[in-house]
Amino acid sequence: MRTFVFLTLLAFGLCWNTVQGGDTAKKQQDINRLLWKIYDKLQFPELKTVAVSFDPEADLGSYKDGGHAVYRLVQEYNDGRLLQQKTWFSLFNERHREEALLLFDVLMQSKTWNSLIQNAAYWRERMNEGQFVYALYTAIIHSDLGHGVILPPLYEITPHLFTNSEVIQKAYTAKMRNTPGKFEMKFTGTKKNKEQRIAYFGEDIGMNLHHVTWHMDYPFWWEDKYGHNLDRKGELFFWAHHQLTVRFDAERLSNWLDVVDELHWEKPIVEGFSPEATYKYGGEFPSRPDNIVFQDVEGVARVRDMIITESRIRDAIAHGYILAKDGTKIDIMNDSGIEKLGDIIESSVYSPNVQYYGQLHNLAHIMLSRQSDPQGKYNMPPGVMEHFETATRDPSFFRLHKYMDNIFKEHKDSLPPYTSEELVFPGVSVLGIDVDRDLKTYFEDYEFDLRNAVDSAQGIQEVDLKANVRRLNHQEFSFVADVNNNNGRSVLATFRIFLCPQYDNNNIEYTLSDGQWQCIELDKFWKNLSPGSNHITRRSSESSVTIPDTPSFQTLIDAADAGRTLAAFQYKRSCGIPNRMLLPKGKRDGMEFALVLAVTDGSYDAVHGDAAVNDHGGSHAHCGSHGELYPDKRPMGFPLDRHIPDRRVFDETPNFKYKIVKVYHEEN
Ligand SMILES: [Cu+2]
Repeated sequence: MRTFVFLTLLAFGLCWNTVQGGDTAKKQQDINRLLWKIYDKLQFPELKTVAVSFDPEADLGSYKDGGHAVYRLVQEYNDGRLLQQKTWFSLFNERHREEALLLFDVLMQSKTWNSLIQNAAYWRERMNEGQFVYALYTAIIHSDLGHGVILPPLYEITPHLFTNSEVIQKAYTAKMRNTPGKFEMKFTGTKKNKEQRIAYFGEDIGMNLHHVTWHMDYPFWWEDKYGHNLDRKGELFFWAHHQLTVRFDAERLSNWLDVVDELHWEKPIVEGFSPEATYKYGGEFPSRPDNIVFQDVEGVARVRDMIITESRIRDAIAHGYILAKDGTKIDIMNDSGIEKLGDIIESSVYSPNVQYYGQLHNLAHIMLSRQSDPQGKYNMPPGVMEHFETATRDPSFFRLHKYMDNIFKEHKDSLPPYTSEELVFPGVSVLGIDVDRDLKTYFEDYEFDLRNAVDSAQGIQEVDLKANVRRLNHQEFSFVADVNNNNGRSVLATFRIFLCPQYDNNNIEYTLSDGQWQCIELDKFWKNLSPGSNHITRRSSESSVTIPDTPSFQTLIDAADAGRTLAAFQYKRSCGIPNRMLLPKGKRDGMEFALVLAVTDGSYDAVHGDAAVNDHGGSHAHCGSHGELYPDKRPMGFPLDRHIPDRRVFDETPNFKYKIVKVYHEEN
């Protein structure tokens, strides 16, 4: 009898597991098939039939909004107003975006997976490919129906936006000759160009994936009508981009370059850029020579408008308040001021007054993108700055973000320094912080799939096409810390770890107040401290700043086709700095950094009760937590985000500690 019950339970358990796993595997398979060869017609019979026979308006009950969104999209389609297929798509183009969001809305309004997939299959065959991919990715990220689905790495879906023309050309040739191939992807430029030394950072496909996904997780066009509020979106815009900028600076220092200078509307754009990349449709990405002077861009903005927008924002900072649309004043001299400034500068729909404060970030991206053909005389497609996939390739991206970062800094510097009450953690002191082995970086080879870059035809078999890239990695290590808790009871502690460059490119030591703004966030996590001494170990791979490699498209296809789910990756995000780039590249003889640890009161900081045991999506530090509140109540960058008037404040706070460490780079 006992055996029978046990077996029944086992069978039931197994059965339940397969149904659940099966469901997710089926969903994954649907997404894989929709994204396979997006520039070709659908190749899978089931989806092909749907694309032909489905009528989006036949069952209006299958939409949460009663079919309102689908009605609008069908109208546009029937009137022939939608962007054609086989042309470039830019999210920054208002009309392009409007259409992509119509589809996004239809997918978001779908009540069931079936309805979502049927719509996706139907519109895939009728809408522009770029719009389709964008709408599907953002809908899977934001719709409850997308839970458990792993979005394939975009560099294997739209490889044109991640690799260069030479590699793509070779892939076409190999396909024509029906011979498999693996092609070396070189970084742009030559050794004559100093910027090439750090091209491995801006052109890293994992870094590009982080950036494009960040903007899908926190779209500037997001409105809460889509179902939820995106918590701390404006501040995350500041913090994620601030961290990209300081990471870029650290890479520069490691390569004997000065930190990046800010962009100035009335001065030449010092670095030119030749992307050596091609659109799938629409020709070459335009290049820009060195030292050109900003020109007005027809239909976008005048240089003067940009200067006016900037000065209105700086005025708000100087006043300490923002003027809302209705004329009321919004105080920004507090922790949440940065949130409002982020919304304003990014050009978020959350901005309290777009009319007055304009769209600094978005327009700047377009202005930079169009400088090669500002009047549209040559009918050039947009530059790399107009796509989140490609933007970081252009050195001017970091100039632009340094410029905005300095505006944010102006605000942070205007706030009073933290008081010692805000900084201390009563009863808790850090005795030491260290790493368990040498910090070592190196370059390695990495392959990704190019099959989706080339066209296919019926009867012609697929051949293996791969790109090989050099990418930065580091040896695994752990942080170790000794922390004393004299409270006589267990307390929840927030661990904040930073890595701050010690010397500028001139070998002048950073002062605390110069250097704090250059600090790289390495990790943030929560742990319970027992009474007495605590020895804490935290692995580098656990960092809440980073993500592991996303499984390849082929891995996702194989698993889903076999009815399996990749449990380890299911709730990981695509947003997050690649873990292999957690450390900036070191130097052969070691590059000095201060490893800073601030342990603060978790009972005040933590938003979620389970902070010590739940990683809330893994990469919350720069990417927030999906569908939840940001896990940390403190301002991002705390306690290094505000001016530190005197080094003693830091040195005499017992819950803060730093140690000078070296990062070595192994040349190979
Ligand atoms: Cu960005």
